Amino acid sequence: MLRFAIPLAAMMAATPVLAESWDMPTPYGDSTFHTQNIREFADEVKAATDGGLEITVHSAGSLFPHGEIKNAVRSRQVPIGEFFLSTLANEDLAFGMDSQPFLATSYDDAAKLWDAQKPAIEKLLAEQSLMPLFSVPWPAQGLYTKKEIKTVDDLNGLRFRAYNAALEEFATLAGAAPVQVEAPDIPQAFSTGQVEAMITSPSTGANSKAWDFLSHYTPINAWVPKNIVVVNKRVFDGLDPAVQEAVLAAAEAAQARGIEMSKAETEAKVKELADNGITVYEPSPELVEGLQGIGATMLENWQSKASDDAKGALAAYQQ
Ligand code: PCA
Repeated sequence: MLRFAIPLAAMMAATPVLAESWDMPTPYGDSTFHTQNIREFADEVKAATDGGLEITVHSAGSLFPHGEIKNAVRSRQVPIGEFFLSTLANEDLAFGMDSQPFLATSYDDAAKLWDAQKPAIEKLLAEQSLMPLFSVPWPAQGLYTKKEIKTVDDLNGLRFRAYNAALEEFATLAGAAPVQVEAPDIPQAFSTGQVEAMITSPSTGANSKAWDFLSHYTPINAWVPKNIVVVNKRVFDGLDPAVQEAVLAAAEAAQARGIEMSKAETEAKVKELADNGITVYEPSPELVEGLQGIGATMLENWQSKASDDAKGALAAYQQ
């Protein structure tokens, strides 16, 4: 009940355009370049719509835990959100392609893989009333440990931090013991001894201050995984066409900007690791060979379980 009734006509005159405000959950912290890029995306949308659409970013899993963000957008608890694309591999293996070791190891490969994956992913997301807005790769993933790793055997028995099913499989095949830990929880997981090794980007390693709890980094550059930003299709369809256009234009700009930020971080964050005392070394040929063997096994497993659309995406990529 309104205590002070305002005539409807007066209200409408005062607010000619109904401003929308969206809450946007994201999984990673404020020092993460993905989060910074998304804040710029939100600023651009606000400016381009004259404040008609205001997006409030809730970082580091503060509004929804990472694993719930996709379903929160699906059920329209929030209109928009970000997550790590390959965490949806349990729904369809098409989502997990970018985390297959040694399938796509450079930014060019990652862009090509995204083009190949996109039709299958758009279709799968559309079934859940979700629409991708943009996707940005992390720097290639490297190996962090407490001593130099010369062969895969050196990983045997290590408690290994994992962030998706592919990394869990990878760790298991290497004889390590995977433990799922979200990125913001990495420092605590190491300091309590829950984990003692990990594979992630120079960005996440440096942002977690890896030098506080481990000593060695080697750029095995085995895969280039991506984050994705999705919007609820029904919410998007309900926007004014000019606002829709502004969102799509800002999304395109965010993808391009995010890729450049990612590229720039690769070198800068490895330097930060080294400057803080981490020993950065090239992987030995024996280590690379062993890891490639694990990758080959994983790709065989993937192919034996993948949907036709996912296999089609792999064929398109490998063409
Ligand atoms: N950082 C995120 C995902 C991939 C990456 O480089 C993480 O470690 O959780």
